[in-house]
Amino acid sequence: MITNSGLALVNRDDDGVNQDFRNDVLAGLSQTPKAIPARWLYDDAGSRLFEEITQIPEYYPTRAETQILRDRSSEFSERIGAGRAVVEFGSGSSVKTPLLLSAIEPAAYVPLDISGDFLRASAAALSDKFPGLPVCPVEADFMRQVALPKTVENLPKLGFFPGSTIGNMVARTSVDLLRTMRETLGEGSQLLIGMDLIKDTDVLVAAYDDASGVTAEFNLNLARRINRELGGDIPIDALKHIARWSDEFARIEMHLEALEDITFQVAGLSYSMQQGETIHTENSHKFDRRSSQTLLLAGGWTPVSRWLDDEERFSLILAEATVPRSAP
Ligand code: AVJ
Repeated sequence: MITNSGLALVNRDDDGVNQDFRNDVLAGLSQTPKAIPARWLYDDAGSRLFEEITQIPEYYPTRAETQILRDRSSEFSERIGAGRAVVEFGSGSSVKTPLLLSAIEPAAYVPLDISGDFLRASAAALSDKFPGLPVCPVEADFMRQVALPKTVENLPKLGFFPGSTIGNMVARTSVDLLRTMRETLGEGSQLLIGMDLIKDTDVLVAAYDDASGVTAEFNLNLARRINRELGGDIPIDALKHIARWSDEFARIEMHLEALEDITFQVAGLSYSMQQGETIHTENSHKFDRRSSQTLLLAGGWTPVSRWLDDEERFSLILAEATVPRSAP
């Protein structure tokens, strides 16, 4: 059963242009080095391409996290318990979410996503799989506090933030998000969050620069989206997908590199790139036990359980919205 709640929260002008997208792109192309927030990679085309990435052999995070969800269901049911409203930040993939929902007997499922069409499609698929479960999709930018549907107001919440999406953000932004999630979910809530682990550089780079070129398409889709939605004329063929490991920041960085000197227009403004210059399009931070714990605590969440896959590539952490009191 699907309950539709609320209005789209996407901020559009009279011409239907997403103003937050335009502002981020124009600001990002004006700065040095050029950088555009990664969340704009995920329009409907980008979300579909990302689903494809999860199937490629080099991209291990989805398989590793799915294995944890599959193998540890009795532990989830023990530590989380029945009767919670599961609030998923970013709407669910067809595989992970059902594994969680089957493990814990939730009272409701609330997927939040900025991409409305993708949200509705995955909510419908989920609802078919769990006929008795109230499914209440909300089209929202979860970086801001979200008003949850009235129907789940009085239920205890479990936030679900799989996929190591938290790794897209720099520390300051991820702490803001974790605190915002705490506001959205309220006192007594829990958070089940996926965090990818630091590992061999070759394995990491291959996962973000696959042989089949799907990740390159995913990255280039951002430039295509700018052309589509913001009246741009970026020469796509003059851009190349790059994935590199930054040891300093413990992250994979995706860039679009200019293969030659180029100039182009976006929303009536002119920009240029020199050969070799890049637009930084995504970070994917990787964690170890300490860095994940520090981040969660800074965001107001106390880790209570941590699970790894068999090959110890990926972690799934359960945290509680409690304030730890440690001396002094
Ligand atoms: C969706 C953020 C989890 O960082 O691994 C995959 C995005 N980008 N390949 C990741 C992504 C390129 C992905 N997350």
